[in-house]
Order: sequence, then C-alpha cells, then structure tokens
Amino acid sequence: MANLLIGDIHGCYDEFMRVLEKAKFSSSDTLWLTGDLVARGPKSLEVLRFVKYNANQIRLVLGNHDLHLLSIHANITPLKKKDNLENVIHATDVDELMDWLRKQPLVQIDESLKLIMTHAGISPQWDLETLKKSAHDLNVMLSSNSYLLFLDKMYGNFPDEWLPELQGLDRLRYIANALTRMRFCYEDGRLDFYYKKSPEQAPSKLKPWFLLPSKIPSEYSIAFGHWAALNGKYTPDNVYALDTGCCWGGKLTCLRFEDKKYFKKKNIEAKN
Ligand SMILES: [Mn+2]
Repeated sequence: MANLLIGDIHGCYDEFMRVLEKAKFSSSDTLWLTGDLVARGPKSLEVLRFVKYNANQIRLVLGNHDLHLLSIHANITPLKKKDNLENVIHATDVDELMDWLRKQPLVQIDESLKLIMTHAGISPQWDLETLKKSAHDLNVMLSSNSYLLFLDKMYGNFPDEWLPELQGLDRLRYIANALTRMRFCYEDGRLDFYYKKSPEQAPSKLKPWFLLPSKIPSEYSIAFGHWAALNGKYTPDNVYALDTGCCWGGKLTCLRFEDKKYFKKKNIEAKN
C-alpha cells in the first residue's frame, strides 16, 4: 500500500521498469509521476502506453514536455529531432494516446497524506485554493473541444506575475508556466524563465520558487520534478525535488513516501 513518487521519466522506459522492480512495486501500491513522461529519452511511446494502461494505479501530472508533445501532435509546433518523439507521432494509437494525455491533471493533492505534486512547483503568489482553481481551470480547457485554442497560445513567458484580474488565455498561460516551467522567481514572486542551472551559481536577485515565502500551509509536503540541475538538493525538508536527470545520463529517482526511502536507477547507457 505504498505511495511511490517518481521523477521525470522522459522516455526512459527501461530505467522506469527497473526502478519499479527495485522499489518492489506491487498491485496495491500507488505511483505518483511528476510529469514529462516523454521526450529526450528513447522510449516515450512505451512509457505513455504503460501509464495509460495502468492509470488506475497512477497519479500523474502533466509537464511542459507533455504539453509540447500535444502541440506537435496538433501541428502547432514542428517535430524536432532533439525531442526524440518520432515514434510517438507515428504510432498507430497516437490519437488515442493524445486524447488521453491532454485530459490528465496538472496537480495531485492527497488530503490524508498531506501531499501535493505538480511538475514544476507552486507559484509563490498562490494559496492552496488558488492552486486548486488554477490547475482545475487549465485541465478543463485542455479536456474540452477548444483545447487547440490554448495550445496555439501556450508558448511565451508573459504574463510573469499572478494578478487576480488576469483572464482568458493570458491567465491560462501563466498557470501553465507556473505549474510546468517555473524554476526561479524574483523576490516579489515574478517568474523568471531565463536561468535554468543550479541555485549556487544563480544571480542574487533570483531565488528558487521553493525558497520564497509560501502561502501553502506548512503541514503539506510538496513533490515536483522538472529541474534536473537541483539533483534532488537545495529544497526545505518537506519539499521533494525528484527529477535527477535520467535522460541526461543521470538517475531516475523513486521516493517511497511512507518511510522516505529512495530507490534510484542509473541511466542504463551512462558510462559511470
Ligand atoms: Mn519539465
């Protein structure tokens, strides 16, 4: 009955299966996946099929690369070689997979575990209710027949701050950026999208989102992925950075939430 939290899989299907084996994943366990199931790694199609097939045991959130795949499939963005997504786009079941993918949530909250998961994090400008409403509204848009309207206007770094008067596609773009792309923020909570490395070398005006004062009650733990350069470090005790860069030759990380035990599987092609 364990809750196993796994960082960005990015098409690393073999490492995913091996880390599940290592953590003794069974049919009574729940898997939490931080999103970015696809892109970069070699087996995005296998990951998508596995997650869709086992959806009753999986709590998933969408990442920026999952949204990017939807945009490629919708012919809004061209397919690039570095995405490594040809096999998905040309799969016989791609339409069915994309229809399922776009309806997946952007946040997972478990009130008994007091656990929240998103792909990139939680905007420091949001309280819990705003987080829920924001993630819900984007999910409603992506699940609707109008989802192409959003995908077409999804790309862009602005607005970079949350204002209650934000509306329509600008508001949804902020929500998508905060939930799936955010790393650093300015002291006032504005989002920065230019700096991607580790906090140690960051300009002093930028802080990781999780080090700014939070409006989320402190009894909640927060799990996220997206930021491989953190390598699982730099966060406060109740915040778990789970992307350890498997697709870049790093590791796939699995955290068993009950006892906070980590299981890791190195990229099988990495030399050391
Ligand atoms: Mn990401």
